[in-house]
Amino acid sequence: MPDKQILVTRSSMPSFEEYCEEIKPLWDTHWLTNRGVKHVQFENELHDYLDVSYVSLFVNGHSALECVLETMDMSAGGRNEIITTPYTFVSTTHAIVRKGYKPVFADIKPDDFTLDPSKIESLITDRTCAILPVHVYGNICDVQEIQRIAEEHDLKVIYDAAHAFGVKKDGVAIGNFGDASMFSFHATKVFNSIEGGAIAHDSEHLAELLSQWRNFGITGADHIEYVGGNAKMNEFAAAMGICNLRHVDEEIQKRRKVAERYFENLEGVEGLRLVRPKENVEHNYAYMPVIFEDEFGATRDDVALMLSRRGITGRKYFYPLTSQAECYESVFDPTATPIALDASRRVLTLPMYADLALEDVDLICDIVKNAPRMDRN
Ligand code: T4K
Repeated sequence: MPDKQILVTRSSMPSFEEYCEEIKPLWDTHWLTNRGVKHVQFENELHDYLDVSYVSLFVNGHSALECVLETMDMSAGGRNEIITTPYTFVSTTHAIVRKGYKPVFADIKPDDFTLDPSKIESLITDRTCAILPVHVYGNICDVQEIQRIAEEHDLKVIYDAAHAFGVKKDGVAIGNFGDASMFSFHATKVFNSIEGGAIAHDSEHLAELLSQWRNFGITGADHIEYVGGNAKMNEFAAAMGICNLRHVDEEIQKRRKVAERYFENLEGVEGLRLVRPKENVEHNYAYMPVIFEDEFGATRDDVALMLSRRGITGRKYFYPLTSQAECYESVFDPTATPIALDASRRVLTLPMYADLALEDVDLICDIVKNAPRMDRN
């Protein structure tokens, strides 16, 4: 057993003292949840950081996505199909299904794994109500083309931006595209509030609805107008978010250095493909996906095994496709999205976090590069 473990990621945290200072007032007020002072402050600060019109805070990203699907009420006229990607964390598909919609899977682009707009239009029917693309690994979807299609066919666009905190395209913050965007602040994300999530959008009405739905549908004293749930963030999580937000730019810069080191080591190696951020994009370096082509001489699974023998965890984000999950067996046809299927078999996401030592990146890359020559038994 190797004495040192390098996991796929490691949560960013403020200093113990900084967090204690932030939560100290809670011992004076004993106000722990239900839109407390920290919740309000965090929501306001996110509004500024994400540079969007409205931010609605949630207990996690998944609940946020379910809640926006429910409150946007897109099912008028029996429309219940949402065009989406199977190359994502299962949360995206589950949210669609759990809210009574039917996911219709379109294939992805091989260069950045985001939904391929050219595959969307042929799937639109008179039952389609929305497109739900994912800015997977922080890579921005083709937002212009998706918007054009949506406007032409009168569809809503809800982005799963769980991976895309802090990303900008041509200076425009990512939460400004589509009708709404969901962010995740889970411990494994670029920015975390332990667990947490938010919906960014530009509608005052939606802001009001979301804040009512996340609190049991209560609309005022003695008034409960909706069958809402409970998806409120508590004060300790909000305090963690407030602290982490002070450091997130610095954390992203450190991630950039880690990513550059991976690129230096692995770019140009035959059979390996990496995704470089585009020129007009401010990326957040959320993940480090590597595609193992046949010419490399070792498979993705071989490389994962070699790394694990040395105490290093690469993860198969996203294998299986959500359309292949056991709970959806014989419901969807994974072969209908061949590029996504191929990517799910070839991609390994290598360790990526702000404090990952550059020497450790070199070690990981040496193991990867030597994998074709290593004993697999
Ligand atoms: N949409 C997309 C596209 C998503 O990726 C996600 C979440 C969602 C929606 C839903 O958002 P949330 O409801 O979660 O806010 C993780 C996360 O649980 C999940 O949030 C994330 N996507 C998904 C991609 O990954 P696991 O099962 O891979 O996490 P786990 O526990 O294996 O942790 C991975 C590594 O992270 C560990 O090896 C070490 C490190 N870690 C983990 C935890 C829990 C830490 O350093 N600290 C921690 O507290 O799912």
